[in-house]
Amino acid sequence: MSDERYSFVVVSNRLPVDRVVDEAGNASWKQSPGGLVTALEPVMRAADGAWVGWAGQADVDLEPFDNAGIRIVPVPLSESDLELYYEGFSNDTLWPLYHDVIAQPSYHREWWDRYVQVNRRFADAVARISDDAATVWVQDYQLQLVPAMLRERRPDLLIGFFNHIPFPAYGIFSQLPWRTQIVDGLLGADVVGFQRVADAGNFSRAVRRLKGYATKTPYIDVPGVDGGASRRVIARAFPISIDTRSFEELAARPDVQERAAQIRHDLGNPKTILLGVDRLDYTKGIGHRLKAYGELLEDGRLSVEDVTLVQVATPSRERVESYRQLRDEIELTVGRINGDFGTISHQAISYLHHGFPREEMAALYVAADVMLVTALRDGMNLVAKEYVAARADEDGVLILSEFTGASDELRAALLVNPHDIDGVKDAILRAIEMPRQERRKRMRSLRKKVAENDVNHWSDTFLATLDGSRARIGWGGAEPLDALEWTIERPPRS
Ligand code: ADQ
Repeated sequence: MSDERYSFVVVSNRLPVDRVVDEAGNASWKQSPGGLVTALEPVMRAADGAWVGWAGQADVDLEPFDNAGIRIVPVPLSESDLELYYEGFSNDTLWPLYHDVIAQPSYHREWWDRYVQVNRRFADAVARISDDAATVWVQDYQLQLVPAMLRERRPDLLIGFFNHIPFPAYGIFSQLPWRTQIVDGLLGADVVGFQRVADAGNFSRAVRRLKGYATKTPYIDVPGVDGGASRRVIARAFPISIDTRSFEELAARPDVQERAAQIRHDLGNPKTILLGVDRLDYTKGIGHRLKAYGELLEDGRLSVEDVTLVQVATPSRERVESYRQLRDEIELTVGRINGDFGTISHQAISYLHHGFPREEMAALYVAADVMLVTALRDGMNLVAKEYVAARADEDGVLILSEFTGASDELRAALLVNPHDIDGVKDAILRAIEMPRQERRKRMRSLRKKVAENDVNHWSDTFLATLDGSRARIGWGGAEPLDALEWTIERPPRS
């Protein structure tokens, strides 16, 4: 076994690269999809650290290797780990629970047991390769027990945790039979980061209710074991973002601009292109959007001669039954709307169920007059930010669900409640008819936000807070909160 050790380690369920094997049995690596990778890759490259995670293929044990300046340390998962820990507890218990039970979560003890086992495996891998007093950044809801497991093995480490999805209100979180273990797991970190101020508040409330610990925003006092010194944990919001400048540069490339014009041409030069880009997930509100659009066509308030909707529905979690059902439902609806309203020359909806290179995504954003983000619940939603970054022409209208984390910052979007179908219909019409001057004013304001808070700002702020917690607490522990007068800098309110 290798004895390499790193002073900065990121750990997430998935590695930033996927192992793919072709028909001839040759293995290669390709960039894996998803918001997390998009967000963290530039940070890792700059920091020259190691990334611990699963390689995307079951039952293979792989040696660590270098990929594009990042040390990759694979953690093996078996088929049964995938079924119980990943598709089960992560995606069929935690995911629906944390997204406000939009779908019914399933609670199975054997899923939980495997979640504990797999979290331990990740914690062991990180403990093995982390240098003395290294900084470790644990990512997301699949690994909520890792902070405490790591602290137990390696109290010298500085441990951060970031939750990419919402953290629910206590009334919902308290359904989880293992709620106390999850809270204990997260409190192993020095800094627990969330997307929204509301998520951090929900977590602190869960800590008070379940543990009775003293909290004073953004601090939580965790008493020491057996009379040992207490620790002060920081729980606060760090809204994630995108690599704004590189996305902007990509969208400005002549080939991407040409491709955008080509897309418009290929769609029959409609007056308005509406665009939706989502993982095919029930949290994204794709059905609500299709309902609103279908009704507008039905009411005769829109016509396929003038308007077309491009819906990119990225394949996701296809082995989970509820996702298979969702795909069937969405595709049935798309087929109905196209059948009812399409003509030989004009389709109501161009439905694309596959992944695209980033160039093509950027071209779609440049081509789209109206971007529809109607998630029922979403930690942040990077698609909304990418659309804004792509619009250097200060044109285009963003319709954004108020249930996304992004809506806290992107106030100049047309904010909608996706459950209110009439409200969504009105917003679509308003976006289509919006005068150029108002479009420009809104887009300017949105672009300012996305330029100020890019992914570097996100990771710098998180890591500086983590570093600060080492300096402040030192090794001697913290004085009890009650004894101190804190001047607390609160994150801005939305
Ligand atoms: P996701 O739920 O995956 O992320 P999102 O934030 O929108 O959602 O990120 C999706 C990313 O995938 C975007 O960068 C997008 O461009 C890309 N993408 C989508 N479809 C694609 C396709 N067909 N081809 C190529 N690329 C595609 C989770 C949380 C979010 C949170 C992020 C980051 O659910 O709320 O914003 O993590 O924290």
